[in-house]
Amino acid sequence: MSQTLKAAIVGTGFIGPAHLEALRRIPNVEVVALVEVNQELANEKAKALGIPRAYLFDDMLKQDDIDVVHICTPNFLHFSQAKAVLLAGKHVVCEKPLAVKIHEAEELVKLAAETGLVNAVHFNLRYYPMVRQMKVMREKGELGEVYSIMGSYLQDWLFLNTDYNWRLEPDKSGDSRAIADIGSHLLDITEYVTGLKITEVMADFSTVHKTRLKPLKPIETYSGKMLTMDDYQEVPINTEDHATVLLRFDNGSKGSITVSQVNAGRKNRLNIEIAGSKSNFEFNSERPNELWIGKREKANEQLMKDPSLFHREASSLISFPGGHNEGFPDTSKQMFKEVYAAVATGKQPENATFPTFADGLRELIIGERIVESNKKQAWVKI
Ligand code: SOE
Repeated sequence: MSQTLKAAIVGTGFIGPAHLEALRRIPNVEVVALVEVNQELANEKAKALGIPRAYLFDDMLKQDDIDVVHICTPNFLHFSQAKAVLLAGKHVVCEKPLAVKIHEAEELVKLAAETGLVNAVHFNLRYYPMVRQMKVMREKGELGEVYSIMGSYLQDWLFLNTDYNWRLEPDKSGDSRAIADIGSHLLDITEYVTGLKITEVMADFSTVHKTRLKPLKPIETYSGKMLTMDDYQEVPINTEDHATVLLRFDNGSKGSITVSQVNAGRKNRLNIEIAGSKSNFEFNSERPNELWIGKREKANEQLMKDPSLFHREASSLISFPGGHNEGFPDTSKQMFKEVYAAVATGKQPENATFPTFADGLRELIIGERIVESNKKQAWVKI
């Protein structure tokens, strides 16, 4: 008999409802509770989202029937909330970044290991089936030796100086913005697919809008486009809109990434090109069902997502036949399938297939070294 696992979601900005929708698409999981900053908002959002119970955070933790808590709040809350969830004996899925400071993430990794509870960080972009296919192809030798890596992650939702969000405020978001928010996904995928470790970074940041016009009422991620021009206040901006980082890897190869949140027309585009001794892979998250495979000795190839054309280890992330496109919402669904399989066993697997708190810590360390490199304008070791 299959047991239904019960989940709570904390936070209802852009990503909380995405977690909810993904959870509703996997079997034997029920989202029973929603948490917000005040009871009135929790009630209102729970009703709108069709979630039966609404709580403040501490009251939710006291509910014995809740097995898993998804932390979908602004970054500065991740550490204290993830810690409290683990101490309450519940499994936790935390949004990235795992924390804003390395020592906090270290504490969470240690605590999670001590409790044995399932811990995951929502690096969901790993779960595009094509990303896993690239990893498996590389493991099977189809890429060859990695020569170089070139990545970019471009968005335009902060393009105008009137675009505003809590991510622009370091006390809520941390000292880095573009690198922490989207560079972290790209760097995670880079190491995940290639199996290489970044050993040194050299970064150069720019803040295109040195000041922005902050709306006098709160708004949610991506929703700023719907505002009008009234009621703004000019505020200084101290985090990067754009960053370029040179990378050195542990096999001696080199690479670079560019991330930007002010590139008009690039809505949410992660692009990675990995040049190997046998092939060249190029993946673009705005066309996630395709992979370009560059060849020297014959015509280049275009692989379309199709379980019958994929390696078995990657086809497990596909739910629909070829030609039936899957995209961003499916990544979280596929990730949660793996996380909840672990939850059903009651403990973190030794070799988790999903991104763990240890992966969250790794991205914080790389991110902090990148910030340091930009400050010093020098190479920094990881
Ligand atoms: C906002 O920039 C954001 O929502 C990121 O926080 C996500 O991780 C990314 O998936 C899309 O953009």
